[in-house]
Amino acid sequence: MRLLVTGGAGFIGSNFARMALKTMPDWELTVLDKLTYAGRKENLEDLDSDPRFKFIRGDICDEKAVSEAMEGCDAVVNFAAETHVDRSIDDSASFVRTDVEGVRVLLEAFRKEERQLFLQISTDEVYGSVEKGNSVETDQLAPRSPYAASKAGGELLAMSYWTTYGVPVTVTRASNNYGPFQYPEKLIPLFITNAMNGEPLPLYGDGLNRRDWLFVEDNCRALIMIIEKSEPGRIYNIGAGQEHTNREVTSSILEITGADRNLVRYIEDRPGHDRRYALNVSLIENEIGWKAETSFEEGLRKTAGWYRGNRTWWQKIKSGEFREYYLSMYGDRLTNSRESG
Ligand code: NAD
Ligand code: TDX
Repeated sequence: MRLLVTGGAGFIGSNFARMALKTMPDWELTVLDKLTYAGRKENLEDLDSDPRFKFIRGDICDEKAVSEAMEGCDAVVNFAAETHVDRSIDDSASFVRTDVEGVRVLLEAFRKEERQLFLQISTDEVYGSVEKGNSVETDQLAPRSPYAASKAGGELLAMSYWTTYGVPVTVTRASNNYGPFQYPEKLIPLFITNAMNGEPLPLYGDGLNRRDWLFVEDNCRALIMIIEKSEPGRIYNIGAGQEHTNREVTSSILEITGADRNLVRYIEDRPGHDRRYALNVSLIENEIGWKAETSFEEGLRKTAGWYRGNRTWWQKIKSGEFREYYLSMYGDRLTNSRESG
């Protein structure tokens, strides 16, 4: 099978490409990636020598680039997206463009030929904040950030191509991923790398928001199984049932890195901050036979170990344009921070 993996130079996409080439000897992969601030060619460096792997730099909103990259492909896995909630609050334009219009361009190119699967990578954030219980795939969507709303738009458009044209679409909604190669703007890699540098760990609000943490390799294994087994028109939640408050995550990071607790700072909250996400994963367990295998403790240790062993990777990022981003996002809030929530 030939797959087009869009956004494959990012965090989950690069982990997926690595696992797919390793475990699926009959698969060939083309990665199409714009290499935005979040995408890095070096995330795929070790795959370059594999004859089953090809990299193309290009934008999923560019019709010509997309139709050329899709030539001869049986399946598309669309990871390409703007992904950081805080950035979407500052400027939503690139989110609507890539996460909605980009999906439309991909779907139009996809449906020009008979192909096997369009896998749209969506997120648990489309359900909105879930104070109690677990979201099931049939729940009404209630996205609350520009990022989540754009992702909801993308997946709804994809499913509309299934309903309207019979395009074989499957959608996944995963919970918060963490692991190697995650850009250090997200909670876990930001806090691990700040802790390793002896810099503050800026917790939003009271630090009691909850997320279900999914180790990236468990997610990638789920995606490979879905590509092999899914019927078109399906939507699958992917979660690990490893729910923790941000305070608990921070304590575990302090313990693993040996950093001092006085690095923790409580700062002004994210506007519209979703309190909790939680997923019911019965459907993927029953239909696909997948279950998360990595405990949060084990996954976090592996992740911290990777960041410890790959300092050059994240130091290069953190010394570049990231500094400007960090200053504008955290500068004033850290000046006005508190030591307890
Ligand atoms: P990421 O930000 O690390 O990577 C995104 C990749 O997409 C980058 O390589 C970037 O260069 C590329 N990209 C962005 N705009 C593009 C465009 N217009 N054309 C081509 N490439 C473009 O993101 P991630 O965390 O790996 O997330 C991957 C997917 O998984 C996204 O669709 C995201 O919404 C979804 N998701 C992520 C999580 C999570 O916790 N990280 C959870 C659930 C779902
Ligand atoms: O500096 C921080 N301080 C803080 O308290 C950051 C960056 C985050 N947080 C909090 C906000 C959230 O409650 O930590 C939690 C996790 O935040 P993020 O890492 O920004 O992730 P989240 O907003 O939950 O969204 C993530 O999961 C779903 C990904 O970024 C999305 O791409 C994915 O779809």
